[in-house]
Amino acid sequence: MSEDRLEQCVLDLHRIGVVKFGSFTLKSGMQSPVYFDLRTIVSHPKILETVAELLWAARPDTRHDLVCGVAYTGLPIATVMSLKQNLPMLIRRKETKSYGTKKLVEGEYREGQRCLVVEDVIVSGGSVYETVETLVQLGLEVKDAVVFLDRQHGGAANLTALGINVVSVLDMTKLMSILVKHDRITPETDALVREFVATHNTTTIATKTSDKPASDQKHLTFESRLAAAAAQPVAHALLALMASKKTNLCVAADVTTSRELLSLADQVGPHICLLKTHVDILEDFTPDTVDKLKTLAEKHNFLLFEDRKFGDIGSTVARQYGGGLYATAEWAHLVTAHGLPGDGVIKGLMSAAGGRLRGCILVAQMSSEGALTSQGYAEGCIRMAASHRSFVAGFVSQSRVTSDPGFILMTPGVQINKTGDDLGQQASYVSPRAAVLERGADVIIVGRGVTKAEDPAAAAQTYKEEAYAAYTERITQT
Ligand code: S5P
Repeated sequence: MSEDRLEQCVLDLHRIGVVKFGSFTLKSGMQSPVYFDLRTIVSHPKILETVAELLWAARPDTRHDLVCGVAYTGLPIATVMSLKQNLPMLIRRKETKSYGTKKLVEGEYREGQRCLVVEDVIVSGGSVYETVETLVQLGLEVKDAVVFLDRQHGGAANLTALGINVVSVLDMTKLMSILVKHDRITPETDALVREFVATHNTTTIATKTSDKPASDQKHLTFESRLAAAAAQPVAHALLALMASKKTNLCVAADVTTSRELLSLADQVGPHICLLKTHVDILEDFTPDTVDKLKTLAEKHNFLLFEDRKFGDIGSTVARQYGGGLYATAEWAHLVTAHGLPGDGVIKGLMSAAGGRLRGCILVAQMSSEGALTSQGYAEGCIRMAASHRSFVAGFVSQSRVTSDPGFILMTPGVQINKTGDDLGQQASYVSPRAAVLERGADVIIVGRGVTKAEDPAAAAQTYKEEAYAAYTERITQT
């Protein structure tokens, strides 16, 4: 590979805005002073062609029968390689289609064929690994990956440890040297990025086959997650409460009168960590109702969780949360919010929370049939939460959307012996055990399973015992 060609390519990439300086949150939640956004090259065919050629030149000198790009930026690059080298290509989807063939990998292949994986940037190497893992499961041999930029956060070492040989065209140090040499950045910026690279040189990737990292939320006790949740007072209090009261049950008190709500709270109170309300369902809401709820919450030691699902721009949300008939910020320790509007929704809630110890739970995935909460949407919610750790306590989800021990995962759509409703709650509810062990729930949310039971207190006790036993089983799994 000619050095001049690489330098020119870096300068072109800088010119079209691929290299950005500022403050960025990476997919992993890491805050970075530099961001390398290679997606833009699809608008610059000549630069795309050069990037693909540099990658091809860097690849190990072994025969490859196929090439597969890691979605998304790896795809156009792999396409260019495929065309130039007359090498067939595969496409690995980010998620399986729910219609048609449901294939995760598109394109023709035979068992034993060798595939080269192409990626634009590696941080931990997790995305490369996911692609390799899928291809290997199909019977392909995948030993080599080529990467345009290695950010030097330990991704190459992680992949090498998993038997994947990674070659990169460029690393962050080299990228900075070229930009300094051509006066594209100041020595101060260069020093800042070098310092960042030097202090962030290790990452881990979770794999299905290797041991889970010790910090994985799934295997940790609620008590041992307290430090990770230290930035969010309600998450911290909830983890401590769940551990001491031995309950991870949240009852969804979806009843229509204050009398029913208060009676239910008093009955199930001894068994729950959270009482989830929809106060706008009440026909007779008054501030007196919440005063009495607060008394019951103290009597039985549970927290109040208003499931308002805020989803508007920050300034509207601030007024809905802080004021109006329900004045939710006054009394609810936690509220739900949708990630849809962007992080303005969190900022709006934070501004209305004032100095009170409050938090929010982002709805990352919904339990209803046809929900539009795709994998990408859930990932967006996690990123948003990672930049607002002082206010986001966790997520409503249907799967283990994160393994971060500082966030609490709550799963609704839980019932024992029951299948769906006719209004779109998923075709079948899951059991408390499946919610905790298979879907990764820390907290199960149960509505009608308790509220429609003949004896709600007894039902709550059953749900509590089943969910807590599943949690105990989970933390002892290796
Ligand atoms: O995805 C979701 C998110 C929530 S918060 N699906 C849900 O069902 N919920 C809430 O959980 C819903 O608003 C209701 O209060 C509760 C489930 O009630 P159930 O009667 O179906 O158990």
